[in-house]
Amino acid sequence: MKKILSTLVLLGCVLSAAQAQPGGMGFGQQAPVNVKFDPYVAAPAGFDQERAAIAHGTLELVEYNSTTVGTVRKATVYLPPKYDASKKYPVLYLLHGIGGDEREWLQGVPNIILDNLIADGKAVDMIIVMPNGRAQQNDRAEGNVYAGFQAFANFEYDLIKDLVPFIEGKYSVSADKMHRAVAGLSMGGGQSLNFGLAHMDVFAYVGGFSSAPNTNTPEVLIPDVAKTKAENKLLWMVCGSRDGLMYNSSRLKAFCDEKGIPCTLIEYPEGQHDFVVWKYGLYNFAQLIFKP
Ligand code: FER
Repeated sequence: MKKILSTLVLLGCVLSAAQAQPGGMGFGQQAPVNVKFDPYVAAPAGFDQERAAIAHGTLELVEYNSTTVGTVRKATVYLPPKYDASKKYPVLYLLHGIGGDEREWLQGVPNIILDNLIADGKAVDMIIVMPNGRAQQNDRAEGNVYAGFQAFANFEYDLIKDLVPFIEGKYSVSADKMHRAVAGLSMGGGQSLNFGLAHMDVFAYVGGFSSAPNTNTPEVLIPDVAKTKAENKLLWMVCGSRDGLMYNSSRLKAFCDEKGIPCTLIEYPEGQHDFVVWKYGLYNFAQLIFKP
């Protein structure tokens, strides 16, 4: 009986998640909490267009051994223009959505956005690591991707125990919280908020773009208000006004405002659940991190 019940509950979860498509108020989605959004300032035209005259970074695919999953896993890495192993760089871990993998963020041209920001002196030189956030043996986005919810939670350990040490062994990086940021889109936004706020000793900067229902409740994300105020250096969110997932971000924003925790939430005008919003998120978030 117990087994039948738990199977039914599991089935219910999978079905309701599958129906709750982003972009609309599907089953299981809740209306946004009423909050005062932070000002939206449009990104300048051309922020995501390649410029021939400036220096360009490089993209590479790396593989690392995951003790968490028991497999060799992949990540895409952006190295800033003129990467120089005699310098030390900060690292942004940039996480994908439910249907994506280690290549999804390339749709958002993070290399072009960062090349332009760095050329204009708006962002510091940084490495961007785009891992596969589905921490399970078969980590391809196959079948019903909504059923892979747990694998996105498991990534917490793969990220902190396996990937961060691998990156810090392979590249010339500053290995401390002030030089690590985590941000992501949708499921990756939820992961970033969940992992970043649970591990403030690892990540000082946290960003959630269109964060999904895997986002923990504010009380779970921030069990100790004073500690978060002291240890988190940036809590930054964006979500489209036409994205059915605004509830997750607005609930956290309302909590932070009530508790006096610095927190940004921008509502992207007419924004949907897509790379228009996520590119804007990266463009802004990258300018705010790793600066005194
Ligand atoms: C859901 C709606 C959206 C959900 C996940 C998502 C598991 C994630 C969307 C994305 O990553 O793009 O109900 O539940």
